[in-house]
This record gives sequence, structure tokens and C-alpha cells, in this order.
Amino acid sequence: QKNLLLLSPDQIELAKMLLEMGQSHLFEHWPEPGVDDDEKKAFLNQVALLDASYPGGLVSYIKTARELLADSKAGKNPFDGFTPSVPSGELLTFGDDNFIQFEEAGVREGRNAAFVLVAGGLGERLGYNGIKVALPIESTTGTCFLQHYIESILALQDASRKIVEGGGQRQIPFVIMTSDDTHSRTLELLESNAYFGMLPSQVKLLKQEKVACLDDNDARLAMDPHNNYRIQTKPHGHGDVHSLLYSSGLLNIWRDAGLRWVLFFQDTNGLLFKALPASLGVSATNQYQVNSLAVHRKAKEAIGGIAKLTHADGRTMVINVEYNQLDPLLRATGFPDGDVNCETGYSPFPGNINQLILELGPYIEELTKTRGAIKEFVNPKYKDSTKSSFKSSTRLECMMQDYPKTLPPTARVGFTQMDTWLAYAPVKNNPEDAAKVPKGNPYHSATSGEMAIYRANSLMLRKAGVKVDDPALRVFNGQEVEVWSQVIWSPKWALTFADVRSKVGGSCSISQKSTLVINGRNIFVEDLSLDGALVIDSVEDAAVKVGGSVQNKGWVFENVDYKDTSAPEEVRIRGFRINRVEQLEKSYNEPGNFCLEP
Ligand code: UGB
Repeated sequence: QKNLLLLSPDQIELAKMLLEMGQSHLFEHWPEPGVDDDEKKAFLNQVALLDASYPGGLVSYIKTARELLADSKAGKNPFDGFTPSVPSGELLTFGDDNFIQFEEAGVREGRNAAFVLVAGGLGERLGYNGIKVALPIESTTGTCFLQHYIESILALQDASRKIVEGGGQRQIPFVIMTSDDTHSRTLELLESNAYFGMLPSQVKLLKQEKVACLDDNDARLAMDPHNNYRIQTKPHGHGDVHSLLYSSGLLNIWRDAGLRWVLFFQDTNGLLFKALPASLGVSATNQYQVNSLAVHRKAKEAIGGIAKLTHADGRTMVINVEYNQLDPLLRATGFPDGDVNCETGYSPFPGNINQLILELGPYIEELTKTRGAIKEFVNPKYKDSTKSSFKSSTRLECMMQDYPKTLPPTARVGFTQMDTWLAYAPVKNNPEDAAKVPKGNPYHSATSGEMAIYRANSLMLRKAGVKVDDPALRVFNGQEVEVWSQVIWSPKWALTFADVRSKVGGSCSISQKSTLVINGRNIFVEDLSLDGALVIDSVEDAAVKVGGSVQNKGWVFENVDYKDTSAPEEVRIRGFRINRVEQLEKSYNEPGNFCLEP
């Protein structure tokens, strides 16, 4: 009581609220006034932050936690009463007429889009000490994920302005959700690289706050083990992105500026922008309020399945069901074999890759009702089967893909499914864990993430008529991977398959050991025979025709063991470095027409 005199009226209100919510243990150890007064005030400042950054405040957090903890203790199945079926969506085949039409529609819509990258996670599973968006997407050019994302958005912006008559000068907004773990390093990466060519005003960082940890089934808030004037906090999950966007006011600004789409994506999927134009085209053509990008999924593969759930009482929703829940749900609802492949050799349920395209108008309408709050879950690790105490504190979590859970059944929720090689190659697992992945399943490591870029670019060139050799098999960090020709192009060279087709011609061939780097908008590859390394750079106003026979010793992959601490971390985690033995390198820095024909 005496301590109340130290506090401001707002802080007193917060303290009372905590006492009413059964949190008196937070104050029990407080000494007399005069001792640790600054710490006591700092504690209430933290409480104020936790209260302000959760929709409905701490009262709501504690109440929801009690409900979810009770459900968890009772073993309640969140899908009780629901029967899964395969929802309707668009199945795309790379490079066919349909795909090309959707890509064109997507590029047209690009100028009406805003991009949101969720990058608050540290990626503990990857075992990398930096922020994941600073990792090189591949080691041929060393471009980092953030640079690649920004250049892809800028390429879409340019392409969209060109395609739409009077396309104007609209800049595509780019939001990055950060957390205390990633915020300052993300800002530093942007600032020290001149925002990779974006206008600083185009980029907004929104920092998510952590949420309070819970010690028991009564949702008693946990004290920080290192400071008994702080509540222990942990990340709440990427679902926070919705409430942050809502409270930022950006959505209304975007709507007033005429935008129509918000595209959400994750930190380390180097293939995403190859799949994105067509998917945006699907959203626009099919008028999807929610469009989830998806890939072919093998039954029981460890990615969620997108399913339509129909409740006995008539409710329906189209939602991601995590892989560990899909199989039991199917078995419990009249599919005795559970999650099995159909005649295509894949599960009929599309695999969720967690890249979402939301239509802005209905999104704002929904968030106005929910304030961006997303259905949460709790995952306590119990000490024993009585489920009465936890091994360590837990907290509520939420996922951005659970957004459709509160939508009415009339909402148009669909998906766009593509080949995995085109759309999905995340970098999530450390070398040791990746090496243990059963054969045939994806490693999702820095090694496989890089190899996927070479494969996708090689396959795209093949589809455009270039003769690209079959890959070689190599083992890096205990993972056997296909090594395709190392073909890399900047997004301004080609964003869509139509771009690729329009920039290669004649009879071209690329040997397996070759490296081809194309960095410039107007580079045309015609009748090129490449067996070695070729690097072409050009400025905007230079048009360069590249052809003839290029042969040299090229660039070679040298194994590096992940335990070799003399190598930089980003090299170690992929298990190789590139030795640039010999190359033909040409830069065209002046406007004009040029021809490279060695
Ligand atoms: N992230 C945040 O921004 N804030 C957070 O609090 C947490 C994460 P992970 P995970 O694509 O394979 C997701 O850790 O567990 C960002 C989907 O939920 O990589 O693999 C973080 O920076 C899952 O359904 O997520 O699971 C990163 O950009 C499945 O689709 C992103 O959120 C899976 O991804 C994802 O974080 C997948």
C-alpha cells in the first residue's frame, strides 16, 4: 500500500488491475518505499507496455490465457466437430498460357499492392547469430535476402507502371515487422546500404513486442528469472503483424491511396518472388479476399495443409491445419487412412508456405471488428500427466495464417498452388538437423536454399528454350543436393517468365559447371554457348547482346565443414565456398548498344 505513493495515477490503475486479475505475487517481494523505487517504477512501465501492445490489454491476455490453458489441460481438440475437405483454389503449371496470363494480371496489379515482411524471428533453429534477412540468398553474388526482396519489389513497381497506361509514379509500400531481437540490426542493414535502392519513405519498420510468460494454469504471470522487477516475456508469433498494421494506421492510408492488396511474406524464401506475380494475378482474377500460396505437399510432409473445415453446426472456414493435426483430424472424421497421397502422388491438401495475399478493403473491415487480434493457442510443456504444472513458463502464441479463422463463411478464401521448385525454399534448419532429415524430404537449410535458386533459374531457362545440362550430385554438410548451373539474374532483368522468354533467344547452351550472372535490365542472351563463368553488368541505358562461345575454368564449389570455425558463419552453414578460378567479366557503364561475342 505504501508503495502506491511512489506511482503515478496511471501506474496505480495498472497495479490495481494486476491485483484484481490474481497477480498479487508480482508485488509480494516489494520492500518498503525508499528501496528499489526506480526498479518498481520501471516494472510498471513494463506493465504499461505489455498492456498497450496487446489488443484488449493485459486483462484480455490473462482471461484468454486461462481459457486456453483450461482447454489444453482438458485435452480439447480445437477442430472438434469439424470435417476437413479440399478447398477450391487455382492449380498452376509453370510456363503454360494460363500461368503467363496470371503473371501478366499480377504485374498489372503490382502497383496496387503493399508488401509486409515478417522478420521478428531470430531463427534459433538455423543456428545463425545474425538476422536472417542479412544472410546471402546465394554465394555466387552474395546478395542478401533483404536486398533481393527490395529489388524484386522495385522491379514489380517498374514493370507495373509500364504495363498500366498512365501508371503514374506510385511507390509500393514495404513494411518490415521486427522485434527487439531484430529491429536495430534490420535498420542498420537498410541504412548502411541506402535502403538497397528504395526510398527510405517507402519503408516502414513496425516492431512487435513480446508477451508475458505464464507460470501455471491460473495464468499467473512469470517473473523474469534474472530480475524480480520484470515480467518474463517471449515472442507472441508472426500473427502480431495484423494488430500492428491495424494500430499503425497504415491500412487506411493505403486504402485512401487506392491500394487493393497486402502481401505477407517470411524472411528466408529466396524463390517467393518467382511465384508471386502469378499468385497476385489469381487474387485479382478470382477476387480472393484471402489467397494462400501453396505447393504440392506429400502426405505427412512437415508443412501445414490448407483445408476447408465444415462444422456440424454449418460453420465453415478455409484454413491451414498443421501437419501433426491433419492426419488425426482426417482419421477422426471418416477417412480411416488419414493423410495419404491421391492419384497425383501428392496429398490432395495443398501445402501452406505462409505467404498470404489479402484484399485490402475486406481486410480493413475485418480488423475494424477484431482490432487485429488473431485466434491464439498455448503450448505448455507439462511436468507430468496431471497437467497441473509446467516444466518452464509458457505464453500465448498466434500465427498470421490464422487470420481467416474469424471470417464469415461467405468470405472468398482460396489458394494458389505451384510446383515447390518454383515457390518454396526456406532457410530454417542448421546443418546438423538438416543432415538428419530423412532422404527425399526437403532439408530447408542454407545449402538447399541456395541450390534451389540455381535449380529454379536453370529450369526457367530450360523452359525458355536454353539447353541447360542436368545437375551434378554433391554432398555439403552431410546433405546430398543437386547442383545445377549457377545462373543468377537481378530482378530487374526478369521478374516473370515472360521477361525471361523475351530476353533469351537463338540456340543457347549452359554446361553444368557454368556460372552466369546477369545484372542489368537490357541484356539479351542469344546464341550463347557457356562453359565456365560469365558475369555481365550493365547500366539502365545500355543494351547488351551476349552471345558466342565462352569457355574458361569457371567457379568451383569447395567444401567447408560447418565445424570449421575459421570460416565465416554464413559460409559454414551452407558447407561450401566458391573459388573464383577464372571468369569473363564485363561491365557496361555507358548508355548505348553493345555486343559481347568473344
Ligand atoms: N516471425 C516473426 O516475425 N515474429 C515471431 O514472433 C515469430 C516469427 P519461423 P515456423 O513456412 O515452413 C511458419 O520461425 O515455425 C517471423 C508457419 O507458421 O520460420 O517455421 C520469422 O521472422 C508454418 O505454418 O516459422 O512456421 C519468419 O519470417 C509454416 O508455414 C516467419 O515469421 C512454416 O512457417 C516464420 O517464422 C513454413
